[in-house]
Amino acid sequence: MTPEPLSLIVPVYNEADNFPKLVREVEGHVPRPFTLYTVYDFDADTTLPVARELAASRPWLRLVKNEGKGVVGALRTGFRAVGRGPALVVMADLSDDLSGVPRMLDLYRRGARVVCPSRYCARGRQIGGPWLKKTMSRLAGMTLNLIVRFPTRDATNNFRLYDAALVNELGVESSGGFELALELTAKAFRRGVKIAEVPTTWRDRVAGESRFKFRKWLPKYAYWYARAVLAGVERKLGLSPSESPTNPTRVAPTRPGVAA
Ligand SMILES: Nc1nc2c(ncn2[C@@H]2O[C@H](COP(=O)(O)OP(=O)(O)OP(=O)(O)O)[C@@H](O)[C@H]2O)c(=O)[nH]1
Ligand SMILES: [Mg+2]
Repeated sequence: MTPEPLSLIVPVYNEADNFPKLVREVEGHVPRPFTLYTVYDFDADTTLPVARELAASRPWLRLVKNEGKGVVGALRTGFRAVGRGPALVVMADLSDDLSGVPRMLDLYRRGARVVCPSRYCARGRQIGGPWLKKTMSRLAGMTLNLIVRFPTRDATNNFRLYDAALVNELGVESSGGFELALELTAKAFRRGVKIAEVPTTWRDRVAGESRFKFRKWLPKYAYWYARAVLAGVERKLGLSPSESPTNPTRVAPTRPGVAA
């Protein structure tokens, strides 16, 4: 059976300066075949003319308009467009290291439904970024891993590979922004599907502007942090479902740590 092809979901908001380099990085690191869905919010977005020009000679590059609002709406639109198969969420700000994609895909093909690049495990790195944000993010991931053996030490990184069918089935409740990665991973953890972690290096953006709303989104992160703890407790007590209908073969239980 031919494996389902990879899809990339890239939310963009005025990323004209970064987008051409992102396309080069994708071409350099991501094994073919793949489709890249660029999800934008409004017609005057600066990314659009640049992306259209690049798409003229690249049939795998598609532009999709956000059906909802903000970055959560963009990612949900992307998952709907993909439907099923492996879906890699990548930022257009060049923070994510795409050299790890072949390994992530390999872990997916071997049964992982969520593959989490981690800045906070052995050989993971985070370069730059605001001190408070990165400290909170590291603390959240490390404590979740310690308290409930959450399967990644980097609970909040949005650069992740998902089984798109699983995501569409789990549904998206996030309403703020990037708490979505924590939500989806917490729900997948509760389900008992296989989740893998791989080290990654994250670099702060050098062009364009961050739209991360730290204060506004903090309560939303706290909510999903609590749900992740609850999922761990439910698992411990044997109260959570142990397999996914999208992946009927039983998979090894989730174990924290770097995947081999
Ligand atoms: N479609 C869409 N994309 C967005 C929106 N906000 C941000 N993005 C994109 O999401 C990706 C990450 O956005 P950033 O603002 O850099 O957020 P972040 O990487 O979590 O935060 P920083 O660490 O501060 O960079 C980039 O590709 C942005 O262009 C939005 O409202 N709509
Ligand atoms: Mg960013």
